[in-house]
Amino acid sequence: MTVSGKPLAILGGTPAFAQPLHVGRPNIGAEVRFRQRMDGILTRRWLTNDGPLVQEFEHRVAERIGVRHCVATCNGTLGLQLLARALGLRGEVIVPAFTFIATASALSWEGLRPVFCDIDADTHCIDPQAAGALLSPDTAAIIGVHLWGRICDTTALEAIARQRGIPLLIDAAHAFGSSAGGRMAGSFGNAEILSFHGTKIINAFEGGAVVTNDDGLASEIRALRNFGFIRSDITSGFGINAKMSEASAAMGLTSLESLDDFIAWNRVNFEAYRQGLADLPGVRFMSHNEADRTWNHHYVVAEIDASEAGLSRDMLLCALHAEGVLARRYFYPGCHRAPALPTASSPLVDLSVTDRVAREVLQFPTGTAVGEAEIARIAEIVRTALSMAPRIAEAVATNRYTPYDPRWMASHPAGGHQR
Ligand code: T4K
Repeated sequence: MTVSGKPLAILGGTPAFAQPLHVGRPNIGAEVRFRQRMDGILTRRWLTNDGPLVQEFEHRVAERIGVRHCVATCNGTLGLQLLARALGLRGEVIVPAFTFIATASALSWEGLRPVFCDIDADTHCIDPQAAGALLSPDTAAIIGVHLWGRICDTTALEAIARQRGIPLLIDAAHAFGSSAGGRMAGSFGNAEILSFHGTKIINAFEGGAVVTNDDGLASEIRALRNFGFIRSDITSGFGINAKMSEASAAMGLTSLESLDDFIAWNRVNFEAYRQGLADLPGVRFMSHNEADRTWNHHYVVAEIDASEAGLSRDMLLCALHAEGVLARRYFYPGCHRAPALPTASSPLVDLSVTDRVAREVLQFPTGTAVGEAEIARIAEIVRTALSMAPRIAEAVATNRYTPYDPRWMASHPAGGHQR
């Protein structure tokens, strides 16, 4: 079996993509608008420290979400740290085991102990029932994550937090532009954090924010972000430098202006993948297109059931990487298996859904750097690989290929795929 008349790269053919396709290739937006904003920064000579573009960005983000406050930060991780600190949290925080490591490590940096909780098998978001079972006298807060841009079960989580009298924090790093029940990501719980990292649906190169309707919390975080200063020479607390720069805000504003275009582009890509990979045994596509939800389609996520597909997720990744399709296995192996992370989790807590999902899940390249023609080719690669699963499995075993194998990565020049 061949792809467009050529053998698969993992079996000795040439890669389908000489320039690799990435998960997380930045969306850029209107470059001319960005350059105008950069010119303005240079003319004003106001580069950082709560400059006019940061203030405008905060205003636009809050407006889009429908919350009273947005405090922009230099990244989402520090946003979460500031939030935990401003709330004065001490003790344990219940955290989904299946999330990017920063959700948990930000809390650990604040001296908190993450207690890892299992996820729902269908949504990959924290399982509220499992979270409720982990409450202890030391529980200071619960954090939900809108994983893959799907709003987590905030109704159930808010009820648990309210009953316990503890805050509910949300990590909305993936979810800008998504909504549930008419409420935008960013408007749930006591406060949510956002990420505007280069790989996110809208980006500020690096950037983040805390969004909330709590006036006191917002002003506390605003001070903590700037070394604790509330006025010149006067500090209110023990702050840090977590400010967003004007250059980041210039990118954030430019990116935000194109958000609806990015979502529309992602949606077309998602449909192309769904159609291209329809009816493949062992390939389950995650879709969050439900009546009361909107979804930013930031990630295209599939689960590979090795017993049905004939190939494991990791073997399929090897075949894709050989072709220059740099699909990912976010968030393998799960935070609970990250060696250096201090945790208060008991080894007896059941994290079996996290373990299964971490073993089976993969993300395909999407965003504005990828289009339907590339996706048709990727689908053909996946179909071909699965149709000759025993030969792929043998090639992986014989050559000891691993996902992200340096032998493939070295053959993909830096700089990525251009459209
Ligand atoms: N909570 C959640 C749930 C998160 O997912 C994240 C971040 C956070 C909190 C923390 O927010 P921040 O503090 O980051 O604001 C990336 C990002 O660095 C990270 O922001 C993101 N989540 C995570 C899911 O992905 P890596 O280590 O996978 O990135 P890297 O360098 O492998 O890049 C991804 C792909 O994108 C590569 O194939 C290369 C490509 N790329 C990347 C960049 C930065 C480009 O083509 N151009 C670029 O400029 O973590």
